[in-house]
Amino acid sequence: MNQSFKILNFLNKQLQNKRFINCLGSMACSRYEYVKSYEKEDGILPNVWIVVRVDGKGFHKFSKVHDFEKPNDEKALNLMNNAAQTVMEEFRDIVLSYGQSDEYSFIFRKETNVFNRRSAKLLSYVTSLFTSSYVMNWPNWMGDKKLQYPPCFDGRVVLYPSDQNLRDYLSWRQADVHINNLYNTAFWNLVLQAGLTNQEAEAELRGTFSADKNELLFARFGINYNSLPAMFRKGTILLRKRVQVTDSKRQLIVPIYDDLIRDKFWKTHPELLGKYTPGEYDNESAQNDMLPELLTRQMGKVQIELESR
Ligand SMILES: Nc1nc2c(ncn2[C@@H]2O[C@H](COP(=O)(O)OP(=O)(O)OP(=O)(O)O)[C@@H](O)[C@H]2O)c(=O)[nH]1
Ligand SMILES: [Mg+2]
Repeated sequence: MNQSFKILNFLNKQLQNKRFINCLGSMACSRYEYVKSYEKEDGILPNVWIVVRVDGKGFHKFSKVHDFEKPNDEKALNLMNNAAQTVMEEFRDIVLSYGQSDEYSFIFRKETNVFNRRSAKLLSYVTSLFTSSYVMNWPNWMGDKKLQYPPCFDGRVVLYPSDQNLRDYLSWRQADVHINNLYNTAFWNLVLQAGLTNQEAEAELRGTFSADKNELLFARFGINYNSLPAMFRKGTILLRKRVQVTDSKRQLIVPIYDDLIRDKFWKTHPELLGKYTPGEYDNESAQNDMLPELLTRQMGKVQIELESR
């Protein structure tokens, strides 16, 4: 053993003994207790928006193995929405969630004190609950299609100090949906309808602008891009709203397929940036007079609960 190692070893022992003595002064604890002090404080600053974003690992492969419809699998997207709904039901300080493709962002209100704002706790709970709900609800959306292997999601915490930063973050994610979905819709129509190879479709779309892809879809496939389902074009916004179910009102998680880049969205839902209390949901004016399935399933559960009283 060389001299410096001996010294280090000695100092370490002294430190451990000191911890042990300190501990005896207050309450019984083991000489190993000192290792707790190696844990890093990870409290998030007060008064900032906390965004937790989860993203499927290797979903390019996962979607292939599970034969997801291209470019959008409605059921698989609803399964993502259902997993996010579970997370929102558990964490009542999430004011808005936004999902597209294999990712979901959860927005915690600035004042939240959940887990004393400890970053690792928040991130790991949200990510693991999202994943377990995704697996648990798989049969409810995917029918007989068997889950072939356990999916997993990565997660990150991002902090935004101003309302404008938060809006820009969400606008960034929604702009991403638009760019990707328009490209993917054109690409998969060229491959699946026109019979091009992947390489040929890629070459055909190289250097094209949005207007060109819109025109291509309309001219060659008779598709008006704007009439495709809003969930595919805009992603899913989940909000907590008070919903009329038979003769009572319940707080439910409501999917909305709207343009959150525009001011109108934030004016329609003033609770989000204001003093947060869930807003009212207007069942009557739901898009296309059809309530989304994610919501009707929740309403069905409430109805059963009311009837069994
Ligand atoms: N066919 C189909 N594929 C989807 C759908 N939603 C997501 N995907 C696939 O999931 C991928 C998500 O993109 P990424 O997150 O960048 O890719 P990834 O393979 O998950 O890679 P990492 O996130 O880096 O692990 C897309 O590129 C698609 O391949 C869908 O509704 N239908
Ligand atoms: Mg992914």
